Amino acid sequence: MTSRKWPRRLRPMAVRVALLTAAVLMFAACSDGSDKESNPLDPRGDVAERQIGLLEFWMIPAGVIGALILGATVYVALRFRERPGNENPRQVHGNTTLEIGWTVVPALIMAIMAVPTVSLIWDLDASSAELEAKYDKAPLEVTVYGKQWWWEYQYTNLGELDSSIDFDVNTANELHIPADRPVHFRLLSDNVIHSFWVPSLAGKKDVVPGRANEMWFIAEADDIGQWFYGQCVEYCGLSHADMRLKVKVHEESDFLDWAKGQNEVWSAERVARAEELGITTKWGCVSCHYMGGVDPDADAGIRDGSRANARPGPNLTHLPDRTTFAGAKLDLLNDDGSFDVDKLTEWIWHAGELKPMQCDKPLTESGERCKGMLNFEKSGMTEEEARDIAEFLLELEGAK
Ligand code: HEC
Ligand SMILES: [Cu+2]
Repeated sequence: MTSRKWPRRLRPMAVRVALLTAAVLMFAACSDGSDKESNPLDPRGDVAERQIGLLEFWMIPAGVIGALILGATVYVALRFRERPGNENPRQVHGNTTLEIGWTVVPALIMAIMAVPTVSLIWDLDASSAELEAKYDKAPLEVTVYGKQWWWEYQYTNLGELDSSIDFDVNTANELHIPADRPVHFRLLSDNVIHSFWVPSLAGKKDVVPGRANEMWFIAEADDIGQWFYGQCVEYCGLSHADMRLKVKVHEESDFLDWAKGQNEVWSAERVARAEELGITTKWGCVSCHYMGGVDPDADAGIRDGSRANARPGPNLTHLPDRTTFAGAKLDLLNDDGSFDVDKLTEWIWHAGELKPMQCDKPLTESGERCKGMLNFEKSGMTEEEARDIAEFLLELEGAK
């Protein structure tokens, strides 16, 4: 072999490198550069900061080790490459010293790395009592239910923040939290495995059927008024990519006002209008959605936390208090802050066209196991009727 052949042999590699570079640039360009806060490299609050601290700490030794291995590989490839007149280099079999070395040294490195890593895992795995001792105040307790494909939240100890509150609050997709108070989560699923992740505030944790995982995070006073974005990060079916979430950080008194607002139910007059619009009986929306005021038993079940998981769809009582819907995929608000009635109308009419739905079927074909939004257009609903329902659902504006 002569050295003249090298360029031709390198040509496929050059093509590969070029393609890879193009792909990397293309993916980098996909980042929309918006102000949506969901950056694990820009941590907020104790949990995220300590997690990123560990990552940064190990980046340096990992970088050095990586450079050494890469350097050694290149050195060996050049030093022992095929040369003219030396087509069959000296063959070596086994070297006990080297083999023991490259077993023991990495094992030692891993053992050393385990010390701060495992201790941080244990440290962050704090119970509610430990959090209370650490921060000198009770954590806010939230049970998170992973649904297909949205998030349900049940606030279970608001009374510890404000003794005048003796009820639970139940909401969907948009999590409201007070700043400067740890929030302790119980993560539950009655369907498939999901994973709860708000990159700015903490690492992800799986939401597994038949098991209550726990995690916590805390937001800082600096972030009051800030929205953080999150996403389900365990493939959970058809609309997994559209199972998003948002977290809003409040001053504690504003948070409590919000919570109290969520406890209000519809008036008898409003319930009567819901019936006229077909929400209760004709279209059976209440069989999948809790709407406060319609059914006293369901109201009691939300307030005392016993039936939080009873409906397959989100609580619609206070829909206008949200900024998004459908797993935080669709904006409920136009740019000027008014409600996007058209979007909600379209959703109610045929949700499956806006977000892939397990149950994009008419009412008549919905079986017992059908849990997604149905196709009400195919069920005979007119666009006018869908619009009336959308306007009705957006009427009651409470505390934001
Ligand atoms: C068979 C169960 C079922 C029925 C019946 C049903 N829905 Fe839904 N609905 C769902 C599910 C599940 C979701 C969540 C879908 C998602 O985000 O992936 C949903 C989402 C919604 C949302 C968005 C809420 C949010 O905050 O994300 C609205 C609004 C809504 N439904 C209105 C209605 C109306 C109005 C009716 C009656 C005309 C109705 N639904 C009937 C199951 C149902
Ligand atoms: Cu999911």
